[in-house]
Amino acid sequence: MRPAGHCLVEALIEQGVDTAFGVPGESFLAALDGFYEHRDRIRFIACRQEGGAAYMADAQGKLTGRPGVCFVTRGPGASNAAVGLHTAFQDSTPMVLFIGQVASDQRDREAFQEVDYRQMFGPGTLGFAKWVGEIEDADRVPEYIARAWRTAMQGRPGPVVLVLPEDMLTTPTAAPVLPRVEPAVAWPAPGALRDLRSMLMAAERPIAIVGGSGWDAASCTAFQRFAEGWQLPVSCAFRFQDLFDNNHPLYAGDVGIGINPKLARRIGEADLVIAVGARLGEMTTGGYALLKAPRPQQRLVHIHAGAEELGRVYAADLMLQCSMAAAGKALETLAPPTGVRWAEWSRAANADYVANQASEAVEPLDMAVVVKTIQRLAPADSVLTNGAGNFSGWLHRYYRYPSLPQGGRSQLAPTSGAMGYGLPAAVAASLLHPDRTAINIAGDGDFLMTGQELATATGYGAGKGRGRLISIVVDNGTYGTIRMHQEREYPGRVSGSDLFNPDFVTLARAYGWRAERIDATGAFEAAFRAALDAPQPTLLHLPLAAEVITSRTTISAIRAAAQAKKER
Ligand SMILES: Cc1ncc(C[n+]2csc(CCOP(=O)(O)OP(=O)(O)O)c2C)c(N)n1
Repeated sequence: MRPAGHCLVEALIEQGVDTAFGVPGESFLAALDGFYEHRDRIRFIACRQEGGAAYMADAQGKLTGRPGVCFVTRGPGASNAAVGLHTAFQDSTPMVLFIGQVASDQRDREAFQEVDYRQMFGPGTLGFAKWVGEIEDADRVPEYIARAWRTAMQGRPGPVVLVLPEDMLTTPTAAPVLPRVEPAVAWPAPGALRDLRSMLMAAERPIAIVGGSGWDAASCTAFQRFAEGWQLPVSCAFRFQDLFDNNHPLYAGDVGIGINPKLARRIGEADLVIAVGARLGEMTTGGYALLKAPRPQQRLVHIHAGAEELGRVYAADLMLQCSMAAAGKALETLAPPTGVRWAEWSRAANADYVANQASEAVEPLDMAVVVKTIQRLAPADSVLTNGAGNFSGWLHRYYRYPSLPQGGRSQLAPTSGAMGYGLPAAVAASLLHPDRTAINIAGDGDFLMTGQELATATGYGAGKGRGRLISIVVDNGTYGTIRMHQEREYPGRVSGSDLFNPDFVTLARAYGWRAERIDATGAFEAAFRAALDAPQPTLLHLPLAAEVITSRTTISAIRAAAQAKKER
């Protein structure tokens, strides 16, 4: 017999969890005591705010392919964690959020911090959790953990919430934990694969879009062989740029915010789009216009692990329910013809991608050169993280992500556009993979949403392994993305988008980080090299004129165009 809180931690260990992120609460002391009991096998990383902790768990899910784990307390803790849950939902990241709950004999009185989490995060609210369970019986802890793990990974992966009443956690139980759960893998029907082959054989200008979660290295490699066999140009969905080798001659670029206009045109001209794993959300479809909803002009094949995703928005010509772990392997069984009609189309798609990486010099700080310098100097298996804001556009445009096989995901970034994601994600990556360098690129607005996690990094010794931890803050003194939209819609009327910033160098040093301010491109390389050498995390503060609002245009140009349009 041991308290259910201990049984819970044993069940996590059985699932292969060695790290959990969270902020403690008195509602789950018995579980915290379980972490103490098993401290030689599992650690609890105490974060500084539940938003940061939940983002770290999402990063853990993206990096390992198994549920990231986060523990938070009742109402206030759960409310703070909501952003990470939503991020995981939109990214289809496997994750389990444990929430402490008031004792059973206090339920439904609006007891201290009491919330009904089924109502708050229930599947009916669309967008927070695949399932919300509440464990009322200590003997059933192992059953709930196994189901949570399976639910988070199976079909379309995503977050699950498990609610833990305080008295349940302290109840003794002899229940044995259940063995490690592996997700059931859905393979496409042979007939559907034959139909796909016929569609490819009839195509003139096909293109693939890969995205979503649930991929593993073997499936990505197999998908690459399929693309090579058919000479298929491959693009990556918004913030899933690391599922196909960006240096591959078939790579066509990413389909997201700031898409290469030539790639957008190419997708418009394609006669067959094969979407593999991508949810085909608003950002990957150019606001449902690149692929017109609900019936695109291109023939559409949609391959997805979740039956509910197939046909949810798009009436695809062919829908295949298939886990991504199986997708590449299933597709590579399609025997290609000896030659394809579209070889030139594929070559041009890659040439457009390469040409889009050329940049014009910007003074004094050239973000394109900054990203290219990171690419040149950082280890090939580095993890790149970002939150939301225009600053991320340079990274997405100029960084060439390796494909998944080189050691797990290398891009941790929220398709939900959740600000504040990047720093906690980099801290998590660094703690989970001390041998990989984690590099966060943040905006000044983005960074301070979760900047307190600098302390978590310092406290747990992040960046002290062979890999380093580096955060690059691109400081333009504004919520630039919003300013950009403002100038488009209300030129010259700046309202609510200016920012007043601390001295980021002093701030970072106060947290025990190294820090340096870089005002000109020429100084970046030496500072970045020093960061890669330092046995301490480093923040690099890059002031950037707000005028340089994206990698393609300026504030003045946007304002002038908007004013001219208004005068017309
Ligand atoms: C949590 C959250 N709040 C608000 C927004 C809306 N939003 C999107 S981008 C952005 C500004 C980002 O500013 P910054 O990090 O400074 O980057 P910049 O756009 O200036 O490069 C805002 C407020 C959001 N996406 N997420």
